[in-house]
Amino acid sequence: MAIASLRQDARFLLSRFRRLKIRSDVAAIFLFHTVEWEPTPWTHGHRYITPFDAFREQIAFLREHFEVVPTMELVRRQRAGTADRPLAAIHFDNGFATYDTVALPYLKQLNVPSTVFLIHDVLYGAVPTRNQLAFLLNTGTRTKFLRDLSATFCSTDAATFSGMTIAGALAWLKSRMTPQREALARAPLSEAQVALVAEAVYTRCDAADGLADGLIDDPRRCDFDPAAHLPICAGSASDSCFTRPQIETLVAIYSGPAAGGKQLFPGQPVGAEAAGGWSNWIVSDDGGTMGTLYATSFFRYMAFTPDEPDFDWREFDFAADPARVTIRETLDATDPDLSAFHDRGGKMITYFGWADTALNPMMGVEYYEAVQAKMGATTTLDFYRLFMVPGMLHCRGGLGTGRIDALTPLVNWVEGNLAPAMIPAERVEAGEVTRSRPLCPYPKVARYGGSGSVDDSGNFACTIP
Ligand SMILES: [Ca+2]
Repeated sequence: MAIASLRQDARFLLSRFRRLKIRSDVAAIFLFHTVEWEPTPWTHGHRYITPFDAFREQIAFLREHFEVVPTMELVRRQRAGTADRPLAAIHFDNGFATYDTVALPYLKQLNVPSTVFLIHDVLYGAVPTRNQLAFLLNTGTRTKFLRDLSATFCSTDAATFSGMTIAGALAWLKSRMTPQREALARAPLSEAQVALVAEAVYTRCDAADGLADGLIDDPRRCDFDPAAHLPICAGSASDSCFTRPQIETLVAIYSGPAAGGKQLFPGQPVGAEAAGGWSNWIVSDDGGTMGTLYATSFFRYMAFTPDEPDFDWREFDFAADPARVTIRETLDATDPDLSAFHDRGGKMITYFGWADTALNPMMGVEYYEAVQAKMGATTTLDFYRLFMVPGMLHCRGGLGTGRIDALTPLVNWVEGNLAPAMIPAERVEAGEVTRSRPLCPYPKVARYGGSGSVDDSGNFACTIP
């Protein structure tokens, strides 16, 4: 992911925000992930940063249209009803070092306050309903403590709803990574082999959804079977075939961990193998992955009470250890009862890339279905809509239409009572929009009408598959 692309995405969002008429009674929290001068080895290839120059433009916009205040003051003035102009608070959801070295010095220079970590206890129950919780760029911010606020999020989900630092939030992601890594240690896969898997998956399932467009609209309906649909090596391993243990590795990745006959975490949906989706997170020719990195410190310093600084994630016992992960009480937000949020008039839009390997998209699907089961599907649609994005990686990129403005639909919903029947999305390559598609409220998918360009959203409609 080139820095130019990140910059374009940031500026795209800004251009959309500029179209909004900002009401004087709005209080908004803008969440940033990390701000970088230029890509570093850490961020290069990742997609979650705001380049500094784009950040500077975003801050200028906020200062122009909002009074940027500390979170406490935002809450106090909202409570007191003394806010006479739009208020904004700026938050950073991760403890990246670049907050100190890049973002904070600039904000201090402007005398603009900011908060690292979201002050959930302060917000909870504090703010009237007519506010938006917004985001600039993607962020894994959770809503367990934020259900008073109308919100739009990328890649939020049941298990990770509540945590603020990505490393801390992913208890079950780490659980998932462990058996994957164990399987990979036994029978590693090369990135060349992953490309082969991607080819086989899309050959099997792209057209099966009714349209050969390079996307799988719902990976759960793909019947890809590694043992049946991949070439098996007659002899030793090579990049053009798979040994039986490697097939087992793939099955472990797609199946997710289970213990005692109980599924502990969903498996990775098919379709993310392409476009580098597994790189960094699951498979890497040069050794470690992000999953390993996060798992190491998470299990040592966050998962258990007290900390176990010598804990080796390879030793995680799926039968005994899940019950010991005490941080789940704080971080996991699996309660599907959103009636208080609904009663207050809150609205929530979440969207998820079907090819997200950072945060398993099934968390979003399972949580949404749990809310539907609890509150009723029709009632749920009145205040909470989930948009699954075929082929998109973590919040952007991949094969899909990864440029999305979910804020404008949220504002229209909150202020105009216009529930989003679809959200327009675009695919951008080398700075050009090469495809547009509607994103559809789950469980609907975008279905081709049968004529016209498959790259034009006007030729698609949202339907139940
Ligand atoms: Ca397709």
